[in-house]
Amino acid sequence: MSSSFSRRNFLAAAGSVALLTPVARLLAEKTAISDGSTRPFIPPAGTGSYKPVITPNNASLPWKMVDGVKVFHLVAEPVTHEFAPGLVAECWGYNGRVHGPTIEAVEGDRVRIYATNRLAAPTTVHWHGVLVPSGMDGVGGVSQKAIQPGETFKYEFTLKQHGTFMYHSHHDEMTQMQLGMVGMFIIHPAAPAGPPPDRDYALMLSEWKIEVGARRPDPNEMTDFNVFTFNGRSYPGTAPLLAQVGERVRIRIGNLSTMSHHAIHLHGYNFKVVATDGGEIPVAGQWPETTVHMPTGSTRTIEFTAGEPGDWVMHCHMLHHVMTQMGHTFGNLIGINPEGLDEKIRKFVPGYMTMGDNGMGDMGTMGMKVPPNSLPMVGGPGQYDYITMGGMFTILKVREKLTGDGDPGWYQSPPGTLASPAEETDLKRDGISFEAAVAKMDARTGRLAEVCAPNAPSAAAKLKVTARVKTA
Ligand SMILES: [Cu+2]
Repeated sequence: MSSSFSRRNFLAAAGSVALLTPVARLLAEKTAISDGSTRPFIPPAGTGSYKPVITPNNASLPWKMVDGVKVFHLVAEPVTHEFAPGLVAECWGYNGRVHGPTIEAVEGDRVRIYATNRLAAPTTVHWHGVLVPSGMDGVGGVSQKAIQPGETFKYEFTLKQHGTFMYHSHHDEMTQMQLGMVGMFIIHPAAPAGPPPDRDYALMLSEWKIEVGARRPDPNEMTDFNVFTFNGRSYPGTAPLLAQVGERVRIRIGNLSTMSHHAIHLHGYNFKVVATDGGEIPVAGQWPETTVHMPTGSTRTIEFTAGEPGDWVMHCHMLHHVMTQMGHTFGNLIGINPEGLDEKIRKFVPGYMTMGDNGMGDMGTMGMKVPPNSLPMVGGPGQYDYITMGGMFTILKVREKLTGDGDPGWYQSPPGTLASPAEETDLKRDGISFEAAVAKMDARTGRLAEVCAPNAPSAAAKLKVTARVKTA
């Protein structure tokens, strides 16, 4: 990916592109490729110091100082984007990325942000939560003329606050934001209250509708989204977050999903929500949480100290949001008995096999072929078993010692700290009997009716069902 400033010949080329018809212009556009790599932008020395945030699977937008002004260049353009290995789609983004790179600056900075439009449609850029003069607010029609294809607009303002904000298109919002035209905008404090956190992450939440096998996200979708992302990536495409034991970790989360709020849940720790895009929350107003509610159009910043080492998952707790494309529209087959049915259907559909009668958990391991350019419905192989979550899912990997920024692999639980099959001696010692655990429900009331005797037919039937689940 070339930086925005390496596209020196672009401005000259943009003028000629603008003269073409829309279709010819689309053909003339060079589509950028977004590879989901994380590359930090290290600010030049002596130009305002801050510790850069880490945007997993993305990067920060480079800038340069010109006569005391921090100058950025955003380029709105078509981007071929990989959501996870196996799913690539034609999106719209900024500077060759989906989402756009993170803008970072310092409270008090004068910033000048050029926005070049390489799309075939007009656009604008809105600075979400950033306090700016009205004419710099980037709302098409209200605060400015839209930026036409080939044009470059200039936004300039002084940053009067610090915190976690966002930027996004504010023209034909449904289409442009749903195709990926969003990004994070971090303003570091001029006078920090304390030392910066050891790890400072930025994550943008989004949702998409990509028909199985299609290459273009459908921006007209209103309810039935099927791809859910952290920084434009679905698990197993999401890069893990890393921390060492004892480090202070900050995660800045923004949500610009078209329709959904998200309930972002972190395992392993309690955290506090310390700020929103409206400002910092006074210490007395912060309360401990394990799940942060993320309304669309908002940011929440959470902080905690990494304690217990391990692989701690962080995911949306709205359970369709940890499934991918093929997990949402199945008929409900839970509990049906497919015996006999499969043979009958196979007469008409050779090789037919009923799936989903025991849930979706096995779907990833059945060796089912997925259609070209689509993700299987669930996650990916884990250390011990198949991981039955995908989508808006990532892993916080906390280790006693990390060497570099690479994935440290799976956590190896010390002896005695790993859930494992119960031993016969354990069961005996603690008086755990299998028969007592097979409870019978009263069919009429739905309440627990009795505990089955070991030889009762209903218990035997349940045993058979259990056995079938285990060997499925
Ligand atoms: Cu969600």
